[in-house]
Amino acid sequence: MPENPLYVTRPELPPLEEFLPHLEKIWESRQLTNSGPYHQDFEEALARYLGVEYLSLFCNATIALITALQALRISGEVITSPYSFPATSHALLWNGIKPIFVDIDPITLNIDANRIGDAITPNTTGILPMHCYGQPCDVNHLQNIADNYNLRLVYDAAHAFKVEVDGKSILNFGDLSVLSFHATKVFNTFEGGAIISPDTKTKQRIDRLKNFGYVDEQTVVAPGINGKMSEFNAALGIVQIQYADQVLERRKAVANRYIQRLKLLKGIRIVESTNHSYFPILITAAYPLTRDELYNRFRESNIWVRKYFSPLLTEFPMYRDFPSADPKNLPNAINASRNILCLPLFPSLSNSEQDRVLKILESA
Ligand code: T4K
Repeated sequence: MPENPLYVTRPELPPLEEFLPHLEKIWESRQLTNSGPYHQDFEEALARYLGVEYLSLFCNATIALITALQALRISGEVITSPYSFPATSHALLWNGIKPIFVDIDPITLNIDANRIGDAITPNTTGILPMHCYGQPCDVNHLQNIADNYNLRLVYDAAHAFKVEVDGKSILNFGDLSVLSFHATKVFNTFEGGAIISPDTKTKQRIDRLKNFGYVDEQTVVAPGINGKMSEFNAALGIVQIQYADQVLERRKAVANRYIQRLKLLKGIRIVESTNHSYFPILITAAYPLTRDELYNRFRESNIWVRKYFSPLLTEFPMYRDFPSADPKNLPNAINASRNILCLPLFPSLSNSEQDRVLKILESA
């Protein structure tokens, strides 16, 4: 008899009885969205928890990315990583911006700051790096490049919930950072996201842009979008935040148990993930199976590991004809996408479930 399915993640939720009183309040008040009390409370509580000052909640990270680029009036060409989820580069296309793909660093799998200089042209206006698996980009080097060439720096921080560098939130680097609270993320509000701004003025512009550009009932100052988070999602966020430390601790314990066993295994390279948002491994030539053979073994055992991120963005039809999508320019990204596997990692993963995963890796 096949064993139960084991997925790459399982969303963390609070006890339902803790959420129900908030739902009753929403039902009674009939304030369902448009910056209601839950939205305001969650925005403040989350900013405090993350150690940032100016945070705008969104319905998801994709709309937040599109809005962040709008807020900074970015146009022309933007340098980005080919090793990401489609939302990163799609946000550029939705703004009529041309993505310029630059290869990644083979260790962190983040965009390689050393290669950015060669990709800058007179049309370049910004850089859109992604903190892959929550592992911080080389933020100081990237800021130097942005300053030297007068470029905007927007971080896709979808994976980087509660990541800090020298005690400072990673979200405070660059011009703007975008978080995701999708069901599959470390911290979820079913769907959700946020933009972190450096000052009140930028936050105000973003708050207007996510609400059609409204300033008041009679005044619309920008071609905004509907990017608002509902009261339902914000209320869930209020409850979820109380469990956030516990969730991060538990993820760390599960990740450490993998590390203890896998570090003894020849041919497996563990890719670091600061907040343990994923458990990515690279299957090297020294391992007895290829990545795809191993992937199939997992599937035969009803374990749904994932190839985040394969294919590369540059392999999709809307990008593959761009000169910067030429595989010759992207050897590290290609190598990572051919050999990556993300193993199941979530707080409620039991030791016996984790042993199912490890057994397959160890018995190859
Ligand atoms: N930038 C980056 C770098 C991102 O990685 C993402 C999203 C974004 C931007 C955009 O953020 P949002 O606009 O979504 O806020 C998933 C997520 O849908 C996506 O949010 C995430 N990145 C990406 C890395 O992973 P899929 O297509 O792999 O999801 P799916 O539905 O196959 O889910 C994976 C597994 O999780 C399932 O096998 C079972 C489990 N699961 C999933 C959902 C949705 C559940 O147990 N419950 C659920 O509700 O993209």
